[in-house]
Amino acid sequence: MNISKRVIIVSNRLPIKVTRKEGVLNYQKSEGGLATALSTIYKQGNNLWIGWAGTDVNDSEEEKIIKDLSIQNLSPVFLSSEEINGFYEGFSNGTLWPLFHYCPTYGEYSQEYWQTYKRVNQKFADIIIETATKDDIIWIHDYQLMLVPSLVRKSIPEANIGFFQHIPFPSYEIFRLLPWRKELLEGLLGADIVGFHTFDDVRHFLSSVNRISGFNNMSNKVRIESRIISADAFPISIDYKKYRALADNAITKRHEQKIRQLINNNQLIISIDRLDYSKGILQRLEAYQIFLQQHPELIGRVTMMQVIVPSRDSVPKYRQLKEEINRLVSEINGQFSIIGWQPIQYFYRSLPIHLLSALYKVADVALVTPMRDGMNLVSKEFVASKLNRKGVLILSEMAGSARELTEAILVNPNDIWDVANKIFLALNMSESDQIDRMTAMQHTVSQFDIETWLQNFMEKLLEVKTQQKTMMTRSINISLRKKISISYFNSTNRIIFLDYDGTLVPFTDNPQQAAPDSDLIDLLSTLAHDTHNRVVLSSGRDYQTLENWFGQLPIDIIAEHGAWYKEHGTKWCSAQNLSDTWKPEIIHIMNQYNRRTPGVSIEEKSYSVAWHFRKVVNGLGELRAAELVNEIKDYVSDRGLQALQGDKVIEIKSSIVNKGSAAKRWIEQGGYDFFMAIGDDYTDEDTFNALPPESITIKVGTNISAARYYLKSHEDVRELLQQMQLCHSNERIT
Ligand code: GDG
Repeated sequence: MNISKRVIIVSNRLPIKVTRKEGVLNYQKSEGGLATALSTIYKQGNNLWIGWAGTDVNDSEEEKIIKDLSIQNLSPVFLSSEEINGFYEGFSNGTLWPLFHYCPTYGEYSQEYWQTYKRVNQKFADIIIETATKDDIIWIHDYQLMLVPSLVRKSIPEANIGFFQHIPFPSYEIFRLLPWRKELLEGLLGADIVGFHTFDDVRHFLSSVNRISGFNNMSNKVRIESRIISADAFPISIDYKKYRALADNAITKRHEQKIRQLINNNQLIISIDRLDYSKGILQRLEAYQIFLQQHPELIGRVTMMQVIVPSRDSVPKYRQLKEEINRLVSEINGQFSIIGWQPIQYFYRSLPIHLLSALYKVADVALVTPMRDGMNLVSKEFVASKLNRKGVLILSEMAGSARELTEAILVNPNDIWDVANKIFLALNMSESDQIDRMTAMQHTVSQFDIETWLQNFMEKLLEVKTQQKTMMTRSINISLRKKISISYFNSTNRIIFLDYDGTLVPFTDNPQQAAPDSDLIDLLSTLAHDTHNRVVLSSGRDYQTLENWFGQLPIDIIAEHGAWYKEHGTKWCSAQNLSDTWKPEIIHIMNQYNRRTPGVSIEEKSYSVAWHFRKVVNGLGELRAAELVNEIKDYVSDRGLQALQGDKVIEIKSSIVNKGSAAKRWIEQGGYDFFMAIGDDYTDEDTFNALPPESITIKVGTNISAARYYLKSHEDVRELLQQMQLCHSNERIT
């Protein structure tokens, strides 16, 4: 793939491991899929890969390693054994790994680990900052480095930063258990794009961002000030062509024959995992045990090969798991073996890649049943290696790959009785069924291979950067403020529409508490007393309240989204042909929801009814609001009504009135040379759309809008209005 920018890849480990043999340094290449995929990138031009060299080295060796690796575009991070212990073994693998794989009881919460994690993340960030410029693409990988994006962002605010998480992102209910949940999210939100394997991970991440950090999202995008952060699913894959070629290789074919001899042409079930409690190894062995109990006729005719790649076995939990596996394998073999045959062939070591490929090829069934897995590449490698398209994949629903490999036999790994049944089903599946399923899965894996993954991620990152730039130009900064003020100054007949709640005052739990303060009254009064201005307050509130609060000011008012309006000095008028006979029925339905939703309140206006859920627990309010809208949707449309979804409120009103149609009454009077509208809510979109295109329309907040510009808060709105007037009066003086 050709990328015009310099790319800096950052991961916990480099794609090379430094080892020492009799005092001499050795560099061992990683065969991993990610390393192969990214090697096409990091080796190009002056691209770089930053990561831990994989071993503890002394000072005199550091210089040599840096020199040796720099030729290969690799930049090592050196970690002491104390750092490895706290950052890698401790916080990454002892705290984050179990929690993110839904084993919260295994998680260790230690301040010491956390401090080391922070320190090491800073160390990685410092190395990036030393070398990166704002034009480079910085691509950070995985849960060991969750704080790095924002640490880099602090030093290089404009940096292009992508983050990809290779393990699952747990649901909010699990993630919230972490004492450092907020800091970790803030770390990730330093990226421009945060990638996960599945859409479920994306949802979980966004839900945590909303509930813990308080940022809303729209279409998978979170907006923090003028920066958009996109969260998306990029299911990782394998180098499909490489696995096809491997399966066809002469060495693989020789291994294939040996395996067939070893299993005596029996049917073969394979399982390949790293030693880990997330892989469901014990449950799978139990399922196989049940299968053998249920099918004594297959004793001597089926063999299971369980390959376990050693991992972290110095950690007590892993050591214990290894011992339990040993015990269960012995138990099953002891229970069912007959002379010349044993049910499980167990390998506790890493196999050469050609042997692995041969296993994939020979296997009748691949049993891939993790309790949780971000993706699981073994399942995809198995599919790719099946040149003759015969063989069955039994795949856990809890693996990310189950979202793509839907033609596999999907199982719940906890349901060992069902897994036992599915083993039998798989071993007896007709060849044509096997071929149909395998063909479909091969199509998926070949279409979405590692190259596509890479390309999609990079394209999305650049797309987000373009959106950010557009957004930046829409955020009102000093120079835009000045431009608006000048345009204000140069005009003589201005019309200014202002929404009230969320635009001029902040939201309060009780709507009646949001009365205007004296500063606001002064501000509006000055604005409205300028004879060149026509100020229209356009609100969803009832007209009595607005009259009470603003009746004394020389302004015009639109109330209840246009159901009522008043030009200064005249009486309140209601829009024509409005009915209120529907209100009792709607209020009756709303009351039923009130009984199930603590914290809601109903606001009855003359021609509309609002259902407020600002005080309801986050999430529940939105759920009930969606249920309510769904329940009344037919009733509402049959009567020419509309269910407006505002900020924590659902308002039922006539569909013939809205702020936009109300604003037209003023616009049609004509003669204006300055149009401005400011609002925070989506009911204000109608006003924005009703104004001529050259108008200064401003959205308060971060949601997508038809407005030309953005301001962050009601304070910024007040500041802008003040500045316009100030500039105006200063200029007049001079
Ligand atoms: C993370 C996530 C996600 C296994 N045994 C041998 C061997 N392997 C190779 C396989 C495969 C890889 O190891 C394991 O793949 P995983 O998908 O389990 O990946 P991990 O690196 O463990 O973990 C995971 C992945 O990142 C990618 O985002 O899928 O969910 O946990 O490639 O072939 N290779 C050789 N001999 C073996 O005995 N040569």
